[in-house]
Amino acid sequence: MASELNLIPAPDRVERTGGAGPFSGDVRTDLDPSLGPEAYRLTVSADGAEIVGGDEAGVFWGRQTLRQMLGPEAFRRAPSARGPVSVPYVTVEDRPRFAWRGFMLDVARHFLPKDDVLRYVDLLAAHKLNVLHLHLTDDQGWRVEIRRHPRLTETGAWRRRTRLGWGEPALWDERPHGGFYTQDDLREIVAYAAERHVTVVPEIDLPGHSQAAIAAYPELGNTDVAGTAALEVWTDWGINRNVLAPTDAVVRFYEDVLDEVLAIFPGRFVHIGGDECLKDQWRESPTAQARIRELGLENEEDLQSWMIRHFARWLATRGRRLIGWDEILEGGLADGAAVMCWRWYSGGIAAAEAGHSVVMCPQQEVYLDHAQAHGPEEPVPFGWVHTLEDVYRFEPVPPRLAGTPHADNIIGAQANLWTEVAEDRGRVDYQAFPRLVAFAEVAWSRLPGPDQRDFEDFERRMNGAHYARLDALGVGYRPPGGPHP
Ligand code: TNX
Repeated sequence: MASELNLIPAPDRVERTGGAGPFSGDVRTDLDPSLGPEAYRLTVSADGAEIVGGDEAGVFWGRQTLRQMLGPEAFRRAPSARGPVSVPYVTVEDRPRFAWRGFMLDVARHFLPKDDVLRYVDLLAAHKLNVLHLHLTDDQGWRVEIRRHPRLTETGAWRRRTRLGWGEPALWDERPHGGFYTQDDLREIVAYAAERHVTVVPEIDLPGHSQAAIAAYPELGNTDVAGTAALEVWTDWGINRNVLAPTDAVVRFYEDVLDEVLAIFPGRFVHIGGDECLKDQWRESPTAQARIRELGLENEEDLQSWMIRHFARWLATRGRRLIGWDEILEGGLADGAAVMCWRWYSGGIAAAEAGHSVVMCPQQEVYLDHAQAHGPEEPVPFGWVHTLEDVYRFEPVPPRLAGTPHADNIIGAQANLWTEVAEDRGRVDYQAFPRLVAFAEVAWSRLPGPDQRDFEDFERRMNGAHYARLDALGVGYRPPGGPHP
């Protein structure tokens, strides 16, 4: 049935009740909490359209389903068709599989203007995705205005030049690149997203991936190690050794930062990164070594864990929850902290078994910066290849957890789009779509196991209507036949 109406993501139950009639534009809505969070029942009959939601979000998702039944025209900003649209009479009962259905946009490697971010909120909402994770800081740029520490954006938001892709030998765009969001910009994004039942999760990445901050405030770095003076905002890609110093002064600085971040982003979760922190400088730094002894720690891993635990407690006393990349498990993690699992499944399994909430986003499955087909015509010959079908067969709950109580700790899944090689909205669209559509169905719908999934049916719905919806929305997706048909 989902297939006949080309609904995406596929609802739990669709029943055609016979016939069709013109759609007046009116929708009666009601709430019935017994349906559960984000659930809805949509009825279209000769009496008109009605949506009963388990909550307001459910009503909103019901509207998204109805919109798909009105034809691709309904995805334009204003209709170009004349006359009333005919809508089939149906009952749809639906609810999401996962509470966290996320998309991460890396606005640090390449800054994406506010309007493009707002547009992405619309695109997520149309696919019943409900978390926009903004990766706001990295070595190559700091993108959030912090009033107490203005140089973070005055200096940290701009880099001298940009490496073009990952190819060797390196090629450079010698023009400066940069930009940042003011706090009002971000409040606008948060409010716009909230109207669409999308939560924005900010990420302030620490203690690695912090060179832009260190370039702005050199005292944040390990200044007692050779080669750390006068760093610039990084112009290359990858992992570098310039990490934050593990001192109280640095912790206080980031508390100031997070104070302002919390005032902008009201959501429960705050992401503090924790990924790919090389420990070389901490090994070389007398200050860091003294710190290890002072805190009674064993090694540099413990030092990172000390920092992360500190922020986990700091956030908890403010009613928030820390989430971080799976490296935050190393050296032990504070209770209540959540883990975003990107390095295969093992970190997520360990975290779930230890009682932590987990969001699954393994780079081997759902990294949208990776190429989506083999072949030289793909603009991004980087990382693994994840085809549309691969993403459709992504299963967030690993077999080892399936059927155990720990499976409930997998609160959701996320697709991540790093932007080293996606420098503007067109490239972001191309990398994200259509794979994000397949991902949305994985995160929302109760699909069978990866091998039993009916990818042909998904493709039929894509070809039958969804590409036309994306066209109406103006999405620059990768065409089914490849970039050069
Ligand atoms: C790893 S995933 C990173 C990013 C890169 C990405 C490229 C993660 C937590 N860190 O810094 O952009 O690989 O795919």
